[in-house]
Order: sequence, then C-alpha cells, then structure tokens
Amino acid sequence: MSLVDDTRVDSIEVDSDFASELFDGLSAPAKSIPCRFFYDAAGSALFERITELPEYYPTRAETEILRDHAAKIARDTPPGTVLIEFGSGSSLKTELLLAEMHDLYAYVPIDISDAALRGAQARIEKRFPGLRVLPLRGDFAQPIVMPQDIAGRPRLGFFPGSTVGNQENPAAIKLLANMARMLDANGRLVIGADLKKDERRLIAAYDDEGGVTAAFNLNLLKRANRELGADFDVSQFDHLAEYDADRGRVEMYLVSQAEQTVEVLGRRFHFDAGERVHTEHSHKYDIEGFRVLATRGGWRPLHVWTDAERLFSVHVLETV
Ligand code: AVJ
Repeated sequence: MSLVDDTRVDSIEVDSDFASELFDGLSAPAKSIPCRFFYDAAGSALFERITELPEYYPTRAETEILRDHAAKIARDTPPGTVLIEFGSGSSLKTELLLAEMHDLYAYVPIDISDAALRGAQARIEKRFPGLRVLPLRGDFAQPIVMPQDIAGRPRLGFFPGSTVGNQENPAAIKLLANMARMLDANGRLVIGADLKKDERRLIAAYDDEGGVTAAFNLNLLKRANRELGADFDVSQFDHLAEYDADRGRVEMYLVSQAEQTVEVLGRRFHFDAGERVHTEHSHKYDIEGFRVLATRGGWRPLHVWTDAERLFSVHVLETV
C-alpha cells in the first residue's frame, strides 16, 4: 500500500474539482456536467445495476468476447507482466483475464472511486491469493505516476466497457496516447468499443424501463446536494437519452421541468423550462473507424473480436 501514497496528492484534487467544474459547466450558455462525476459511491453502485439490466447489452456482450478470448490474450502475455486497468470499477471483467493469467507480476486497478477500489481489491485478493494488487486512485485521463515497483516490467493495459466512447474524438485520441505513455514501449492494450447499431436498441440501453439509468444521471444533482450543499429539487429534472446518428453517439441530458433557480455554494444558477444540461456522450464505432482512432492515438491494431450478435467489439492494440 505504501507504493500508492505518492499518487494520493493528485487524486484528492479530482474530487475537489467537482465544485469548480460544476460552476463552469452550469455557467456556460449550453450547460453541462462532466461525466466523470457520475462515479461517487452511490453512482458507482447505480452503474453496477446498469450493467445487470436486460437493456444494457454492452456488459454481457463484452463478457462473452472476453470469455471466448481470455486464454488467447493470456498466451500472448509474457510472464512477469503487470496488468493495468483504467477505470477498473468493480473489476468484474478483469477476473476473466486473471483466471487465465498465472504468472502476472501485479494487477494495478486505477479508479476515481475509493469504495470501488477497496471492494475490488478485497474480492480479487481472495479469489487470487498471491497476486499482488496495487490500487491507484486517480483520473486515468491525466498522466498517473506508476508504482516504482513495476518499472521495467512488461505492461498490459485493460480498458473495457467502451469508456473511451465518453470522449469526443480529440480527447479520445489524447486519452489513447496517454495510455500508450503509461504502458511504455512494447505495451499492449485490450480495449472495448461499443458498435453502431439500431437506434432503438441504443436508446433502450440508455433509458431503461426500470429507470436505473435515470437515477444514475440524476445522482449528479443529488451528489451536488450532498457534497456541496446545493438545493437541486431532483424531481424538477428529467433524464433524457438521444441518439445523434451523424456523430454516432448517444447523448444524455438532464432536462429542467420548470423555470427554476438553484443555489450551489452561494451562487445561483437559472434554468429555463425545458433547458438541458448535457451529462454524457457515449460514442459508437465501427471496427475500421475505431482502428483509425487507435492509430491516431499511437497504437497499432493487432486483433479484434466481436460477440455473436455483433453488438460490441474488443480490440487488442500494441504501441508503435
Ligand atoms: C461505462 C462509461 C461506457 O457510456 O455506456 C451507462 C456509462 N452511461 N449508461 C456507457 C453509462 C449510461 C457507460 N460507460
């Protein structure tokens, strides 16, 4: 655990950002809140529930792909490799890889949620006794200092869930390049990318019958109330998911149901009736388009697999 300490300073800033990012986002003419603030303890728990929804196909489809190809990924991984996961959350999919990888040097989960990291570490250490787990709390979009201990060892990155799709293209390329740097020369990356598909299927996945995604989205406002003493009346905002076919992305918004004013840390923000607060983009790719993006981020595409229904893709990339 002592290895983790030198990254603590960075990570504390991630949370205190919430106030300033919320101010900036709500002050802009087109209001928005960055999607990384979804993942406090409550939001991370809601996201886990999303992954179990019948409508939310990405988790099941990606799990199928990883189950089918984990042995192949393990065979291509040299002994003594460090597995580094970006945005590890509950680390459930990681277990599919870990079950096949018998001589890893360490597993390094990176996440902004302390609660998620602690829970995952306990479960992984129990199931894989002897595996070194070195959690890092931080925002993987920023360069993160890796533990000293792993210097010089081969690295395999793991970035499942199509989380890269939350970024618009320039930022996605930057993120891919940042991961290439964190994985060193000869690094490889196993990365999930959600595929373009029928619009109804996409919308259902982001606007489920049971309202779990709505609760996940609205948790941003509840979090502002909890952490910043804001006075959002959450019942006065609605969840909205739309598909922009030209941009190939699902967009999520919180829509003000009335004209209203909200106070956050002594500042007042006005909302018109029907005004939208943008909260998330979730880009959808085709295989060639994703390969082009990865190439622009400094990676060479090596393998790609899809599930039987072709809903989701998993790419293996290597640094150039
Ligand atoms: C895990 C961040 C990729 O965009 O599908 C799920 C987050 N948002 N439902 C996604 C999410 C709404 C998810 N990512």
